[in-house]
Amino acid sequence: MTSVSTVNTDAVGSYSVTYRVSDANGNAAVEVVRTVKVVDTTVPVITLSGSSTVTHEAKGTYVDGGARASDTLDGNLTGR
Ligand SMILES: [Ca+2]
Repeated sequence: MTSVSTVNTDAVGSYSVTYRVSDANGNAAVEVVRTVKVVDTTVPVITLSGSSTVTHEAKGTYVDGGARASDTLDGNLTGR
């Protein structure tokens, strides 16, 4: 039996895996296709640069330390 897969786990979409086989006399089976839906349900994660609690003196200029964002599929989302 052979199988041909179009599955690409780097991109959301609908893909297929197709199975084919023939017997010794060349009679081919009815091919069977599995549909594989690649989805992205994993939420991105934001990570603070520095502490989640900051004590800052009144009247002084506050500069926030920023944060980073990343996603399992999309990678770095910080600039988004
Ligand atoms: Ca995601």
